[in-house]
Amino acid sequence: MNANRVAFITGITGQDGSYLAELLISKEYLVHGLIRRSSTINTARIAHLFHNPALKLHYGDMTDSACLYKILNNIKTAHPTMERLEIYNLAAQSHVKISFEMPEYTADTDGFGTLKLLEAIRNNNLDSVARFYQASTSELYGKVQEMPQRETTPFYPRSPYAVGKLYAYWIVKNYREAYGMHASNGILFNHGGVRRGHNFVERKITLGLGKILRGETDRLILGNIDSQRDLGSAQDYVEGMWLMLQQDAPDDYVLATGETHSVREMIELAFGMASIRLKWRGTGSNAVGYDEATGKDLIFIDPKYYRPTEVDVLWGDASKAAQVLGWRPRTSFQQLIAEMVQQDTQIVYKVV
Ligand code: NAP
Ligand code: F7E
Repeated sequence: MNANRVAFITGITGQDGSYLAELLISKEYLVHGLIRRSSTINTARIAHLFHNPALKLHYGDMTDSACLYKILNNIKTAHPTMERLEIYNLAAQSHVKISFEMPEYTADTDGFGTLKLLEAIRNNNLDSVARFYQASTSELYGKVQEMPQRETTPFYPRSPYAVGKLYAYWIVKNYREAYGMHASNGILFNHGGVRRGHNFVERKITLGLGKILRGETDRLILGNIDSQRDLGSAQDYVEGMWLMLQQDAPDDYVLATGETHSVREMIELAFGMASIRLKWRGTGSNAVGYDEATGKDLIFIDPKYYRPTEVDVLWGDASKAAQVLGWRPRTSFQQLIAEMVQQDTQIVYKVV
C-alpha cells in the first residue's frame, strides 16, 4: 500500500464498485468503501476482498448526510498526511424501470445524495485534496438529439433515474466551477459482464438462456426488444474512471464502444452461442422468438416490462476519452456476451 494512494468508493458492493476496488487495490491504494446495512448478504461481489488489509468498509447511505460527513472525517483522521483522496461516487438506485416505481427515493439517492457527498467533502475541508468522480450516464441523452452522442450533445432525460442523474451531473459541474473542485463526470454508456445485476437486460438474457438449457423454465419473457444500446464491459470502463482522476484538470468524458445493438440482436447472439438459431414471428407485444430447429417458442413479450417513456437508441462517441485519456474499450460486444453465456450456461464459445 502506498500512503498517498487513498480512495473512497460509494457503491462498492455494486458491479462497477467491485471491479474498481480490485483495480485500485492492484495499484496499491488503500480503499475505503461505503456499504448499506441489509438483512440479506449484499457483499457477494467483494467477498473475495474482505480480508485484504487494503480494504476498509463503512456502513452508511447516500441519503444520510451526517454519516457521509462522519465517514469522510474518519478517513481524514486515518490519513492525516494524505495529499490526495480519490472519491468515486458510484452509489445509485441504478435501475431505470424501477425509478418509475420509486421516483422520490431515486432522486434522493442519485441526485441529492451526490450533493450531500460534495457538501461532506467541503465541510471536512477536503476540497483541495479530493478528486471526485461522478457516475453520470448515457441515460442523460434519453430522447437523443444527435447521433452518435458525445460530450456536447444536449441532454433529454426520459426517466426519474435520468432526471436524478441530470441534477447530479450539473451539481458536480457547478462545484467544479464555483469552488475549483477536481470533480469530473464520466458519462458512461451501458456496461455489463458476469457481475451485472440479474434484472438488467443482457444478464437477464444469459441467465434465462441458462435456465432454458437446464430445463428449469421453457421461456424467457422480456419487454421492448427493439431498443438499441451501446454495450461495453464494466472491467474496461472502471479503468476509464480511474484515468479521469489522474488528469491534472477535471473534465467530463463519454465512455462508449461506438457500436449499437438492439436487444433482439443480444438475444439472437446469446442463443446462437448455445446453437439455438432463433426465428421471429409477430411484432410488438405479439413478437415471439422460436427455435428454428425444433419450432419451440422460447422468447415472449410482456408489456409489464415496458417503460412509460423509453430510450430507443444509445450510441456513444468516446473519441475525447481516447484522445485525452488514451482510453479505449478492449472487449468486443461478442466477447462480452460470450463471457456472460459461459458464466451462466457453462458453454464455452470462442469468438473468432
Ligand atoms: P449497481 O450494480 O446497481 O450498484 C449500485 C451500488 O449502489 C450498489 O453498491 C448499491 O448497494 C449502492 N446503493 C444503492 N442505493 C444506495 C444508497 N441509498 N446508499 C448507498 N449505496 C447505495 O450499479 P453499477 O452498474 O455498478 O453502476 C455504478 C454506477 O454507475 C451507478 O451510479 C449507475 O447509476 C451508474 N451507471 C451505470 C451504468 C451501467 O451500464 N452499469 C452506466 C452508466 C452509469 P447495494 O449493493 O446494497 O444494493
Ligand atoms: O434496459 C430493454 C429496456 O434495464 C436496456 C443501467 O445500468 O444503462 C442501464 O440502463 C434496454 C431497455 O438498462 C427488458 O426497455 C427489454 O430499452 O438493461 P436495462 P438501461 O435501462 O439501458 C444505463 C446507461 C444506466 O445508467 C443504468 O444504470 O432493454 N428491455 N426487456 C429490458 N430491460 C430490462 N431491464 N428487463 C427486460 O426484461
